[in-house]
Amino acid sequence: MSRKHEPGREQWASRLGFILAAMGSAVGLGNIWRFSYVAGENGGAAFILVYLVMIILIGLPIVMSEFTIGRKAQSDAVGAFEKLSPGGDRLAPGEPWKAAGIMGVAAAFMILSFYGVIAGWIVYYFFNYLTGNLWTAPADGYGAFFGGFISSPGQPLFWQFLFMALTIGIVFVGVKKGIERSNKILMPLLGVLLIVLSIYGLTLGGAQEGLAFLFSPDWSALTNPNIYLAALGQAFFSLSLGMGALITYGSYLSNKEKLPGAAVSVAGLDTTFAIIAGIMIFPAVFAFGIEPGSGPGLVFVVMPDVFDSFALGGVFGLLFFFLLAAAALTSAVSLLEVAVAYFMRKFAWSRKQAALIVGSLIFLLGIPSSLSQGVLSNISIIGGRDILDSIDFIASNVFLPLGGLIIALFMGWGWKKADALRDSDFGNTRIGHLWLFLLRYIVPVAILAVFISSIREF
Ligand code: LEU
Repeated sequence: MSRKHEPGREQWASRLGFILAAMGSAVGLGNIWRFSYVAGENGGAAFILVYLVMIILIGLPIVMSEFTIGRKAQSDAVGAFEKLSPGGDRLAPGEPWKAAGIMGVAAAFMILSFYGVIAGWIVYYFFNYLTGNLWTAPADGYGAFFGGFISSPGQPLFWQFLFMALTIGIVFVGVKKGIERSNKILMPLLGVLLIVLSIYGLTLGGAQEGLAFLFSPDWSALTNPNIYLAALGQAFFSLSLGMGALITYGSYLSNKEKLPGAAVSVAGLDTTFAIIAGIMIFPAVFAFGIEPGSGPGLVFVVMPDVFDSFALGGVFGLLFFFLLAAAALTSAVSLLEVAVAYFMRKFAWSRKQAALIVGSLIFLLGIPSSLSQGVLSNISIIGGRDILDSIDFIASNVFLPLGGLIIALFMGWGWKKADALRDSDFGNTRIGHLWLFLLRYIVPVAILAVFISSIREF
């Protein structure tokens, strides 16, 4: 079968490059910063159980769908649906599917706008470990230091700008030389650092309580409908689903790859990262008597205390925030690439032009999120959430799952069964049929059920 692609469209240099880039997209602040505070707010172990079930039954089938759609279409998140719906193979009846792509690009914009803010905070912490400033606790403690920093109007913007400039720089250089190369360097490094840090985490006090919080569920938490929406949003966020990232990355694949293997490794690694991050963080949360549900500042307040409590802990602090910054960068790059790929095709912009313009726009869009931690903190939009949390909520808990729902329906019902099995590399196998069954029935019903049960949240 021929896989036509737009003239001059870039491609990955290798299969490994693609897998590492997809892993780089999935593993990010979502696994450490977001996972730990969302799990903390939603009761720990029970939430994690729901989360794991969702990764397997909903997340993984959609990862496979996005890879398949991207590679087949050889186009960006919106173009993919335009090309596959009415096009050559007459797969499905056209327009409505495109909504998934448009929502994906919108979600990529929204998410990157606040992702850059949080990543900026990380870079600031990294910098402070580099200078030694945070090696010992500031006079009024790490909590006050963090609060003071994020609520100041100008400083966080500088670090957000710096982070966005790095992200733009990588996308500017291109798929092979920018995205693929940076992932090839950063991802293996990340793996090594994480192992070192988690071993270190297990040697801390508070381990027992922390591990119980993570692994022995309080079943009564399951009666709270909010944890399902929170787990669903977290699963999509962490796997980079519903935002066009995996469609876009899949579209730079040319030759036959084994997509199912790639999907399982990406989802497996992403989940492992989150669990290990939990093992690293929650023992410390309890050891330092911090409230697990204390919100987005969790990592910024807990981990410095940990590092402070050990001789040479500062070195680990430096490593930790470097790890987080690198993970955030490879994820941010995938978000920007979604929008850049779309604008390049849609307006015939060059890569450089698109990266600069779109990246700058996203930076500007992030400013209110940054200010919402300080001067704009009295503004609340959705259910008492500030601007940053509201954008996160709409994008992650609404746009991503809705996009995922459309993708599941598109793949499950819009494609001919035989085509779907062939184009996904499953072939006529049991697991391939199981995949389509999940996409056709389980995924849509589960997503709708979660939405309906949490309707009060909106
Ligand atoms: N999957 C990424 C993460 O876990 C986020 C995504 C929005 C690119 O950080």
